[in-house]
Amino acid sequence: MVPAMRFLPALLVSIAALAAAPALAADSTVSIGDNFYDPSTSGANQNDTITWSWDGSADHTVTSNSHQIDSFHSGIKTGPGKSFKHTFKYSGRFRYFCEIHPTEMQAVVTVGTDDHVAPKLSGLKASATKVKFKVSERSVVTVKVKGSKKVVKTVGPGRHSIKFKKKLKAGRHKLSLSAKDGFGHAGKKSKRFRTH
Ligand SMILES: [Cu+2]
Repeated sequence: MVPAMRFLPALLVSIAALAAAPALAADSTVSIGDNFYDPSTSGANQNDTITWSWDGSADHTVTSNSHQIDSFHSGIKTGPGKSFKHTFKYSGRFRYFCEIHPTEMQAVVTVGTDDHVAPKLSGLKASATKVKFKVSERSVVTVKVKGSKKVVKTVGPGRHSIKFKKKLKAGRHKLSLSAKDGFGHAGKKSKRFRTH
């Protein structure tokens, strides 16, 4: 066998592996200057990683807004030369800001494409202390019931149980649930029930 031929099978295997790989990751970088993110809007595919690099000399953070289906927090870093990475596992629009310069420094990452489908809530069951339900996709769920403070929680698809902040008194109650996905589409359900 010609020596070069011996490597051919291995070469073919690696070409096949490349061809079978899913769409190449579009990992990208955001530069952090004083006081701005560049770019301030980024696009990514699901499972892409964004790296932020502290290129200025002041203190900055990368802090995701609250009540989104994903969260990321760099903590305070001082450049130049520092970096922070986050891999975006969920599709949606994710806003973030700098805790030191919250009005000047705001940006957004859009992951995947919007399917315009709201999460579906089903199987609501309530007691004096908690509500059980099923949700069709990863969502930020808000639970409101009179007589207790609202509860906001991020959950994955499937069945969940969320506790009220305090036990409800005996009587009639009205509960409302809303589930918001990564693109802000909301599914809502409400239920009247009685506790003894
Ligand atoms: Cu800053």
